[in-house]
Amino acid sequence: MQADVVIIGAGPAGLLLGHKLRRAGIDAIIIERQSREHVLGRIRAGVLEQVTVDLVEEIGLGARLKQEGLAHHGFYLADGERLIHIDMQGLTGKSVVVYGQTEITRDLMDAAPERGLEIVFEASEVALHDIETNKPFVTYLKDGVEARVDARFIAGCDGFHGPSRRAMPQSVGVGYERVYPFGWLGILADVAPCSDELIYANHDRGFALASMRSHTRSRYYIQVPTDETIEHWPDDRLWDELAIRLGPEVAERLTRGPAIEKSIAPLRSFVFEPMRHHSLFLAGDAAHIVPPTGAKGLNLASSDVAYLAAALIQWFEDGKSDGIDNYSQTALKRVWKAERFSWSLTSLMHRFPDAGAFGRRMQVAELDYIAESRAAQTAIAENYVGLPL
Ligand code: FAS
Ligand code: PHB
Repeated sequence: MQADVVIIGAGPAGLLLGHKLRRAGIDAIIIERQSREHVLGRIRAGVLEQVTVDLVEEIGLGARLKQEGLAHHGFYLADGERLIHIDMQGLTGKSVVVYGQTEITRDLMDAAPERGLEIVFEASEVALHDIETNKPFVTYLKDGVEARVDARFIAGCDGFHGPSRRAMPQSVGVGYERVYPFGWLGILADVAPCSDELIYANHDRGFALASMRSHTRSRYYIQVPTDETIEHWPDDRLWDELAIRLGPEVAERLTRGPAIEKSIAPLRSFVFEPMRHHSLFLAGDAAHIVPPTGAKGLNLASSDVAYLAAALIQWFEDGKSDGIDNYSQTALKRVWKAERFSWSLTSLMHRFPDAGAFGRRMQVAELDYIAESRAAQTAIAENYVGLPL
């Protein structure tokens, strides 16, 4: 097969990029390892910056997002004794939208056929070839038959474990990583949320997050040790722990119910530089990972796609290459600022085994400062709503 751009991965990055390119008349095809059902079954992000909302609306697929998305104008930081409100709208004039990543993925997948965006699901042995030439190609197996797509560019949107980043020569790139000594145990339940706005709690026993997907579906997380397994966390134990960590005032409003999804995600900060090598571009988790504390993962995938789509459209329309030549540097500027914010909020809100009593006092003092400083709250708010593109 021939295409202008072959995209590896049908997550948010690959789907958003594919739709942006097709809308500009550029011939793109997506090669995805998993089945459609598997991709849609992954419960992940829940908070969208305006950058992501704008991108979905630009490709004309924002109808359900507009109808079902919940606008959130603030959120809370809790330390067991009090709730500190971060008034994003009042401090920055901006808000975020709560709408599950799964829903975005569904909207983008459903619209692909009518937009001429081909997605090959359940492709195995995906391999990248000749990425240092102007005629790269991708091979894969589908139903046991080898296939090949020749293209001018390859977009690696295949997440942290995909082949694209690894296709770059060792000598070309460098990875920066921080692995955290804990993970997040997440639960999805069809119960009313305990709060109208998200609550990030730093408790002596560990971090907890109260989030949601709708007025009838809640999403909660607690910090757990890296070697924890969900077998150790029957629903009742998890609800009891959430009630303790979110604090007595919130616990009174906590509605319990059976978990419809329960999973543990490891936490790491990771950035790979550069995000381009000749005909190969990286976007989204293929290039960087953030701890979900700052709700940046999906939103960084969106900003990468905003930059990369504009650069590729410029190249195909005008033959100019300054966009693609500057892509990596431009995208990384925003990536690193989001990495800093995610690392900072993770450091503030989690219990670190080796931080000791002094480290705990530093966290309490910082929360005390934030509670009393409009400047500190504004700094948090403008990072949470998303820095400008
Ligand atoms: P994705 O990982 O979503 O998509 C990559 C796609 O490439 C996948 O569909 C995969 O199947 C495919 N792929 C992989 N290898 C391939 C191969 N060899 N060939 C073809 N295809 C291949 N972010 C938040 O903002 N908030 C959260 O709460 C949050 N929770 C998360 C929980 C978990 C468990 C994980 C892993 C991530 C979470 N994230 C969260 C981050 C997440 O939302 C990502 O930032 C987002 O999915 C990034 O989108 P993509 O870059 O498209 O990567
Ligand atoms: C979620 O609702 O899944 C969610 C919200 C905010 C975060 C992380 C996850 O920071």
